[in-house]
Amino acid sequence: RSFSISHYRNEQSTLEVLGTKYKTDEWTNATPRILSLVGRDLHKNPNHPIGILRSLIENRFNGHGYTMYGDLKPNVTVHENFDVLGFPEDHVGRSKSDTYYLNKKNLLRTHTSAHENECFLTCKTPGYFICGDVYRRDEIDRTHYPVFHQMEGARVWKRDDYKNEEELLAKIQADIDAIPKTDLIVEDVGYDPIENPKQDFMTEREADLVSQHLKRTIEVLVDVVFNEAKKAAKLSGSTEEYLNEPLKIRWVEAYFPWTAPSWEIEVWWKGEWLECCGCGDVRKLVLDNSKLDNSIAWAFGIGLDRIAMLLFGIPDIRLFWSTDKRFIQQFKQNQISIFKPYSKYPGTVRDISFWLPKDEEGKFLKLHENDLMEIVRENAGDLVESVKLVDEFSHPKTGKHSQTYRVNYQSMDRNITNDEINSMNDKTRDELVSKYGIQLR
Ligand code: FA5
Ligand code: MG
Repeated sequence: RSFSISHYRNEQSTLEVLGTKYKTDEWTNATPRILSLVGRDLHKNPNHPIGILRSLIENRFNGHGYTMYGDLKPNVTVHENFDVLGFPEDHVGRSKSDTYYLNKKNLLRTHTSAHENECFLTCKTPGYFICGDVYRRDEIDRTHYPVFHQMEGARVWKRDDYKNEEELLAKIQADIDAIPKTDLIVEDVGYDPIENPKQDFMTEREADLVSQHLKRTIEVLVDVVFNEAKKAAKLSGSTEEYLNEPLKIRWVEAYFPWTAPSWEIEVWWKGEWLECCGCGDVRKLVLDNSKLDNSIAWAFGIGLDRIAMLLFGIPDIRLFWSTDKRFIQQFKQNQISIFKPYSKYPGTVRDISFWLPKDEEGKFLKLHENDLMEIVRENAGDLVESVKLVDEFSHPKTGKHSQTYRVNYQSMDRNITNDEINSMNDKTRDELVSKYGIQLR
């Protein structure tokens, strides 16, 4: 992996996020544009696709023993987002190239799992759901945006609530039997005892039953959501073949520091496996940290934006952030409807080519792609559709290393002018020079 060779900001000052002040330091890399998206709360808008999807899921599980949390703030501590979940010190998720830090100890949550500890501690029902906006430094294209939304789910059984192990197992089995059967075609490899083992503190039967309850619950969620997607597509007049086929899913083994065993669910959709959701049996460390030391539990985290894109037929993830009436007014509470494109505005392309600088030892430094993405995003905002590395080579004589990035500019809402794009692109070029010492070609 490449690394960041400069800091976004190194002067001392303060940031304010949702009423909390933070002293900036050498870890601070949350940009003004990103901070301006905090509080938009798309998931709390009942007439927005993200809010509609959230309600669809919550309505399905309301009355089944889950507390619904939707107001937890995205500015959290490093402890909540990583430490308490057992992330190793050197986990890549912790790096400044992947995560938006407010300062060394505080960040914008990278997942709703940042609240598991808190919700396990405060929740009065057997389970809970958490919906929230999450933030990640990432590439720029039609399916990636630095802010997206997740829904966390969890469910606990306290051993102390039962006379003995038999009674506990009977209760989990009864809870599984109470989950309605779906028509999904399910492919499940189980779990590899070496690569993806159950934890010692859980018996074989406990791990099997908790995992079954977890998987059946997520299958119900997926069944509801994707059948709605099919209905909406049919209503809009589509007669594509996949609409008449039964829905197919598969469980693949995964790794998360705070669950074991762990899986991801993938859904077969229009000829592709779509990764939707990570999950697993909660690790003892997290339960112990949450005063649940004699309990067993599962947890999952599902990404909402990509699912909302296919549910509503939305071609570009940037549209969720549009304030254009022609977008917003298409969506109504509790209704899944296919997006009607109102216009397609022409785009324009700029290539940015440069030589990378050398460090003190004469080695060529790499510019982390996410750092470049950030500069483009700060200058162009939602006028940038995608950024791609299109060429890379080393000069045969000098050994100098060159990269070319192609920036596609296009607005969802209006025509753009060459002048405005040139001025944004020039600023990006200048900042690449001043912040990273690259040499433009
Ligand atoms: C997580 O974030 C874990 N917190 C999930 C979890 C929760 C595991 C509880 C175990 C227990 P992951 O990074 O894979 O895992 O993201 C979860 C889902 O979010 C993905 O399956 C995907 O649907 C969605 N997602 C991830 N990155 C992006 C992105 N850049 N843009 C849109 N959706 C994304
Ligand atoms: Mg993943």
